[in-house]
Amino acid sequence: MLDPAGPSAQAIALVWWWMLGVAVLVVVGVMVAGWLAMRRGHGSEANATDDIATSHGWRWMVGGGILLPSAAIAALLVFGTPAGFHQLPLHLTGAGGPAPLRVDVEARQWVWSLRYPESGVQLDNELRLPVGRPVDIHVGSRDVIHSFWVPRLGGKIDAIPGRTNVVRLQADQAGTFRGQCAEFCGLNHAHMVMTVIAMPANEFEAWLAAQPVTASTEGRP
Ligand SMILES: [Cu+2]
Repeated sequence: MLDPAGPSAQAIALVWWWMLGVAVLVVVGVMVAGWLAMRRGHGSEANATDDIATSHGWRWMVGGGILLPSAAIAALLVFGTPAGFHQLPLHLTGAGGPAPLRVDVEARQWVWSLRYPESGVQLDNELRLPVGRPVDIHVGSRDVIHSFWVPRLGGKIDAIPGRTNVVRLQADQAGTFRGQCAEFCGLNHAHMVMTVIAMPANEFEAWLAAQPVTASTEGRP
């Protein structure tokens, strides 16, 4: 997740680093405030009147309890929302780029079944995709809730029986990436792994054309 290989994952990693940076600042700030409070306990303010103590208390509650969280949540909304849009099948940046490739994914205990609807090719636990082209993954489930996640390529999306969720991935470099079920789904959840292979576009097309087409939808709902 911290070594993104495409724009969807890159957007998430950027938000993650900002959140880490701000969280570190907050922790340091709290430590310093706590240290100051302990030191002051022995100083002049220990003798402050109740009125002064109350007004200081209000200042901290309004500033630290209302203003600070409001600003933090607003900032997260402003910076996090565009990162969220990156994970959706929207055409915000793709003008002139290649059309997205569609892949249908059905999760079940404990296998990922993939299908390329345009060509009819099917795979289990392996996803191949072309470099530099958005891939819209349509995710469903046959049994329980799973979660489709390829950390280096994009966000995770729940696989829910009876509905289809879509997440957009993109790989900007060729390579092999690991996909992992990210929602506890039973005994073999941890082993519900998928190998994702990003290939140069021409190699991908050649690979796809060479695959046997499974005409039936045997075993599928
Ligand atoms: Cu799982």
